[in-house]
Amino acid sequence: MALGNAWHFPGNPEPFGNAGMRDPVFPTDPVSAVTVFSGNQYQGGGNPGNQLQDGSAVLFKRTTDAAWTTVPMVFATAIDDNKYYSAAIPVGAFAAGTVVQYYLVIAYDDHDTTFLQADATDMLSETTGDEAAAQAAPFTFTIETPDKRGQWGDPFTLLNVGIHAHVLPTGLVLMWGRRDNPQQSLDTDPASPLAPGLPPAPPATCTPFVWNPANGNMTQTPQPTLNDGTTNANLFCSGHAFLPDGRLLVAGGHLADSHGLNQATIYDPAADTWTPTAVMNDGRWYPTALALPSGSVLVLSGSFLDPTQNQVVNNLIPQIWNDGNFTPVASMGAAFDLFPRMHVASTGIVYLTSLVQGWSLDTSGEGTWTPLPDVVNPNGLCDYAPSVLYDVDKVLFAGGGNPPTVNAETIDLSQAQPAWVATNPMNFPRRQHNGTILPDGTVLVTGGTRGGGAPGTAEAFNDLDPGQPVHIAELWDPKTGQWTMLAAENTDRCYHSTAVLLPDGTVLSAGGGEFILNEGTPQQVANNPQDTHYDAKVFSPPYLFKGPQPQITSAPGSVNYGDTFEIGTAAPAQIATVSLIRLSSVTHSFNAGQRINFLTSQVAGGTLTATAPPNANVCPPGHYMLFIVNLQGVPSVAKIIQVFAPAAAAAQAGEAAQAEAAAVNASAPARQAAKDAFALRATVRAAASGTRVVAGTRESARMASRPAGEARTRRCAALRECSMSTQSPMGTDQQRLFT
Ligand SMILES: [Cu+2]
Repeated sequence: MALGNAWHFPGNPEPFGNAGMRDPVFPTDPVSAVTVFSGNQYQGGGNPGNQLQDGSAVLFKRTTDAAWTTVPMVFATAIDDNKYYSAAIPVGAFAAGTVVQYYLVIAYDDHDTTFLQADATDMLSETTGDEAAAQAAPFTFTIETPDKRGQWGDPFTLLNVGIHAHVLPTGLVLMWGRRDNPQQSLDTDPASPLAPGLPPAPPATCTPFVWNPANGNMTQTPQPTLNDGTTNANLFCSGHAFLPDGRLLVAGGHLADSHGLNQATIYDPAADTWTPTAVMNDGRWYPTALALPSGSVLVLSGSFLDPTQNQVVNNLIPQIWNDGNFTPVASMGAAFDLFPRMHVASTGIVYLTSLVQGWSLDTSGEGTWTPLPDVVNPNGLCDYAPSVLYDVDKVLFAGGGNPPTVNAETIDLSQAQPAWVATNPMNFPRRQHNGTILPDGTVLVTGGTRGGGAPGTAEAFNDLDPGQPVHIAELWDPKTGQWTMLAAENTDRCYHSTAVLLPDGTVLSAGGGEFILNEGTPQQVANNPQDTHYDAKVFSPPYLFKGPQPQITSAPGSVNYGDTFEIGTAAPAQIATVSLIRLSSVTHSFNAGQRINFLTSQVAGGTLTATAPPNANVCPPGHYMLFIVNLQGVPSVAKIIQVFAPAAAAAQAGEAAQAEAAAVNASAPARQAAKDAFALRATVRAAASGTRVVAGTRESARMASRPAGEARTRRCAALRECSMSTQSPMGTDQQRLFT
């Protein structure tokens, strides 16, 4: 006989890179067990074999041990032509610095017993029939400590999937998912069946909830409604931004995939109330909302179903919400992407970073869009990646696209000719991941998938096949451009996952799941329940293990631009950095809320003082977490303070806005009247099938047959017989449009 074709990959931590299924295990933070999977093709073409459950095992030992310990492997899952087995190596009692070795024995009844060892040169798996050889070339990993890799807390259950997450001025976290329970349809209007052949399930309702990081308590908020005060507004797929007073503006929401609400609503964290505000020009599903220096909010993009054409339409008219009203802004002249990544530069100009070619928007007057032919992402369309304003005018764009890239770029928007510049690549390709600014100015990247696939497949959009979701976190240091691998979360946080910085310097990682498979086909169903995550975990970055946290004993509750203010702390001379981080508001891999200012600070007479940012362009008015970071790099617990617009500037902004509105009203062409999206009910049915995405009504921007973004076919064991969508994904269309 011959050797079998088994391979292996560690489940936690996990292997490197695309070829990683055969890579060695990464140094691991203290965990109770390291799980190792073995895969084997057992049917179909290629090299099938009959891998047996009984007799396969992982053998491990510490380098200092004489004997190997055997852990039997047990059946895990079967996907397509492959079977997977797993075994857990108990490492909970191993001290930091311990090096663990392991190899695998795979039993067959149609091949020779096969051992898996590490190739000496590239550390990939290789097979051998000689157990002594395997013992001489084992895989290895090292137990490390949280001051190097950080530490994930235990998972805890949320009231719903954390698909949208916001840190409130109270320090509580507001979240919501897609539907209140899995018995509901994934859509609100029209409701869809849960499985082929069934009648439509009850329409999705979606009740936001608030989580208290201090004690884990959760409470539902009231149900947001439309302006009629009674009809539920499902805020899934909305865009959101904090207002200067700490309320959260939420624009758009979910009727069905690609079909957005035209409603906007405001959450008041002090009163725990939702209050509908103005309706928009049309529906917005996957819009971005961005806080502007004026204190108003730019809302743009998002899609809706146009009943007259029965097609998905990109909402081409940006609007600015100010004091209860929406004012239109000039259209970009090309289709937006969904959830466009937007940032405000120190000039007050807004930049769009997520298309292949960049654009800028001057929101003054009617609004002026400028294409930036020199701002071209060298990696092509990198959709579903975070764009992070990691300092004033400085943006990090990491990963994204299909196949997902490891590449990361930065751009300095203060330059006369800004251009993307490569920083170091991440250790893993990622898509559907999150990027979170930490108090020391580093950027934490969590989750995402390294997998990709042919357009229209599940893998192309959100590859959750074993070994593809990335669990290891990475930290980017803007000073060096280096990425450091951190502890692994051991939960798939891919499509619909979120991460937010909490006031205590930890990061909440939540969500994932609640998408539709085979959308627009008779096989349309919800994703496999195991891929929907009602849980969350808190990550403590390494800086929290480098010594006690400095404490802010006093700080003002609010500051004006340019104010110098006192920060009470026990050892002011030990403070290296003072930073302000705007409160997070995140969904779909983009945190449009977060941004950071490093404040000038000084110690005189034993008192630490800091100077607030000079103006609203570099620090739009609103609530920020004030952190002090000591010489060891340890951040304090933040005090959440409000940065005001100076009264004079506010008045000026108000006058300017009125002038803008007057100018726009005088010169704007006739615009489509706002529609009540619910009124489309009668004409729009199961619209994903047979619709096409278009950019407005511009024929030149016509997009192919597929509604945008939300759902993709997904190959998995239970569903692999389902027919694949032949429709092309939004990304491909965008690439065609913008390159
Ligand atoms: Cu979504």
